[in-house]
Parts: sequence; C-alpha cells; structure tokens
Amino acid sequence: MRTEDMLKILHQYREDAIVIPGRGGNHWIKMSTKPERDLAFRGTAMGGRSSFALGLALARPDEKIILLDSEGDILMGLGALATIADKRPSNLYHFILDNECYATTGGQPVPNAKKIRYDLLAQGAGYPSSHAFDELDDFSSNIEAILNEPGPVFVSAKVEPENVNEPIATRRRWQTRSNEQVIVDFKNALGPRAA
Ligand SMILES: Cc1ncc(C[n+]2csc(CCOP(=O)(O)OP(=O)(O)O)c2C)c(N)n1
Repeated sequence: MRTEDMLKILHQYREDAIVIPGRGGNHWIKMSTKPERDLAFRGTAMGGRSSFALGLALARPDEKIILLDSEGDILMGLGALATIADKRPSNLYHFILDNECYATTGGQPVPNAKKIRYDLLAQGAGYPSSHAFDELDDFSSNIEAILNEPGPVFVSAKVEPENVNEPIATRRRWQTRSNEQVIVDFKNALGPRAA
C-alpha cells in the first residue's frame, strides 16, 4: 500500500491522539488538523522513537499515543519491544511502516527484508495484541477496532518505498517547525496533567 493512503485512513480515526509521525511524517503533516499534537522532529537517531513513545505514554496515561515507527528503526533497537511489553502502556498504539529498506538514505535493503515478521517479533516480546497488513482494504476495515483495543498494540503495515537519493545536506526538510517549537506548541496544547 502507499504510505499516504494508509495514513489518510488512520487520520480519519485519530480523534485527539498524540501522533509521533516518524519517517512517514512528510505525508502526515500535510493532512494533520492538529499539528500541536504531532511530535514531528528533525534529525532523529534511529532506534529511539519507540522508547520516546513509551516514556510519553507512561507520563501521560490520560492521552492516546500513536507512534508511526519504521522497520529500520525497530531493528536498531529491538530491545524496546520487550520493555514496552513489560510496561504495558494501555494507551500506546505502535505502528510500523515497513517498506523493506532504508528509504531515507537511498533504499538499501534491511536484513532479511522479505521474510522477517515484525508482528511476530512484537508478539514474541509480549505485546498483548499484534497485527500485520499488506492491503489497504484490510487495514481500512480493521483500524477502528484496533484503535479501541487496550494497548500496547502493534501494527505492522507493508508500504511501498519512497526512496530519497539527494545528499542529506542539500535536501529540503519536510518538517515545518524547529524541534524546540514542536515542544513549545505541544506543551501549550496539553497543559499540565491533572493531579
Ligand atoms: C543511529 C542512526 N544511524 C543512521 C542514521 C541515518 N539514517 C537516517 S534515516 C535512515 C534509514 C531509516 O530507515 P527506516 O527506519 O526503515 O525508514 P525509511 O527511511 O525506510 O522510511 C538512516 C540510515 C540515523 N538517523 N540514526
């Protein structure tokens, strides 16, 4: 499926969730109607997004957190799956956009790209619920129910690669705000957690 099409469907069910858009962010920020609830950061290190999402989910159990992770990031920090399963944040919805390659750096294949089953890795780590989708129709029919399951929920979605080949230094960034501004907007939108 195309990332943009999949995210359009997800967006219909977002409601007030906080979204960490990861590497599909270029599509997400164009459709999002709640940018102050999007944590779209620049220049992130691979492997850290899921742990960041876990910390946020634990800090704000009153908020639903949707993480749009990627398979390269997951492989960089597989241990995070066990930690998330152990902490069992009921408000965390962990999606990965699996394009079978490192698209941001030109499309090099990830190891064992065609055979690895990320949904089974998550299940084996102890996620109480884990799903995999290859087809948009199937994703579309199930997404509402999935977002009503208690978390942590894992959803692996096969998407087409959108390889980027320009040198990183000369690329135009899709993020429209600085990381500092993202945090300021986010804090203002959420306010302090109720005691
Ligand atoms: C620790 C670390 N190593 C390398 C990079 C450089 N880098 C940025 S994106 C990327 C590929 C990411 O692949 P994936 O997570 O599968 O997402 P995709 O680009 O395919 O959407 C790489 C190697 C990085 N950001 N962090």
